[in-house]
Amino acid sequence: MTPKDTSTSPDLSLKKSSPSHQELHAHLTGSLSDATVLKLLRAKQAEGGAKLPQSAEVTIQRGHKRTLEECFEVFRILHCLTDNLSAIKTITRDVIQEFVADNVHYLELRTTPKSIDGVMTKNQYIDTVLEAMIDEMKMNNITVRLLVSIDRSRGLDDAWDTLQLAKQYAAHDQFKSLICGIDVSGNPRAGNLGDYIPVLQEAKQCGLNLSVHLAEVPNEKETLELLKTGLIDRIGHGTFIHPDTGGSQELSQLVKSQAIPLELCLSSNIKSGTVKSAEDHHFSFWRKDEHPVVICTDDKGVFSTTLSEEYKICAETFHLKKADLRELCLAAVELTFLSQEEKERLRLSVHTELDELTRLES
Ligand code: 6MZ
Repeated sequence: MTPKDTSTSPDLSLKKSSPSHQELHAHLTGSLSDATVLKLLRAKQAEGGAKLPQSAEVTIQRGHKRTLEECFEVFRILHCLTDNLSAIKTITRDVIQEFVADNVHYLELRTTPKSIDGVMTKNQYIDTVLEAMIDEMKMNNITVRLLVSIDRSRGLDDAWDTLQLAKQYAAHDQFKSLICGIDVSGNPRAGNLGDYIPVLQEAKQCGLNLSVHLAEVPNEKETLELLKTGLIDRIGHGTFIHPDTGGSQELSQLVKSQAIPLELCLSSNIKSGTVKSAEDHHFSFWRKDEHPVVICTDDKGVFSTTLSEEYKICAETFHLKKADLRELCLAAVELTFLSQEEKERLRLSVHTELDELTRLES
C-alpha cells in the first residue's frame, strides 16, 4: 500500500463561502482517507503480525479508473486493516471529522456489521460505530445517522442476521434515534437481489427506511423485480434505469410513479467505469425530468473525492448556477431519512445559512 503521508489528522478548516451539504450515501470503509489508511497500517506494523498485501493503491486519483471488480478488491484489502474494534473506532471518528472539514452538517453513514471470531462480534462492531458517532457529534457541528448495510455478496443468512441487528438497535433506548434504515449494497454482480425481497419486506414492516443499490450495472430483470415491490425509499446509483442511459421506459416509469429519489455518485461511477464521463452521467437526464436526486460521494477515500468536489464536478459539467446548487442543497434535506421534526430543524438551519450567504454576497 502506498498512501501519501500528507497528514495524520484531517484538515478541519471550514469552507465558509459555500453552503454546507448533506451526505446521504457514504460507505464507512470506502470513505477512508490516505491519512487514516496510513494510521491503520502503522498500527498493524506496530502489532508486528500483519498479513498485508505488499503493494496496493487505495485511492483512485482524478482521471484514473478501475473496474468495479478492482474496487471490490480494494474494499477487501481495507477490511484487512479494519479487523478490530480499535480500528473501527478510528475510522468512524476520522471519516466523520473529514466530512466536518468538508462542511458537511448532516451525514448518513452506512456500513456492514462484521464479526471476527475471538476479536469482535457484529454487536460490538455496531456499538463501536455508534459510540464514535456520538463522540464526534458532541465535538462538531454535524448530525450523523447510520444505515445498517446488507451486503448482497454475503448471502441471505447474513442479510437476516443484519436485519435482526438493525431491528435490535432501532429499538434500543440509547441508540434508536441514530439508526435511520437499511442499505443494500455490495458487488452488484454478486447474487440476485430478488432473493432479498422477504428481508426487505420485513425491514419495511418494522418501520426501517430502505436505500437499495439498484442498476449500478445493467440488470433489467433484477431492477424490475425490485422496483415492482414498492418497498424502496431511495435508490443508490440507478445508473441503468433511465432509457437514455441504458435502462428502459418501464423502469424509469416505475421510479417516477413512485417518486423514488436517486443517490448519485459521479466520481464513483466514472472511476469504476459504469459511466463513461461526467457529461454522460445520468444526473442530467433525471434533472431534466425534475426527478429528486441527491449528490453523494459513495466512497470518498477509494474514489479520492469530497462532497464539495462532487458538487463542483456537477456544477462545471452541467453549467449549474449558484441558485441551482442551493436548490440541490435544500432538496437534499427533504431526501434525508430524518423524522419530520428533525427534518424541519435541518431545513430551518439550511435556510438560515443560505440566507446569510446571500446577504454576505449582496
Ligand atoms: C456497491 C458498495 C460500493 O460496509 O465495509 N460498497 N457496494 N457499490 C459500490 N460502488 C462502488 N461501494 C462500497 O464499506 C465498504 C462496503 O460498502 C459497499 C461494499 O459492500 C463494500 O464492501 P463497509 O463500511
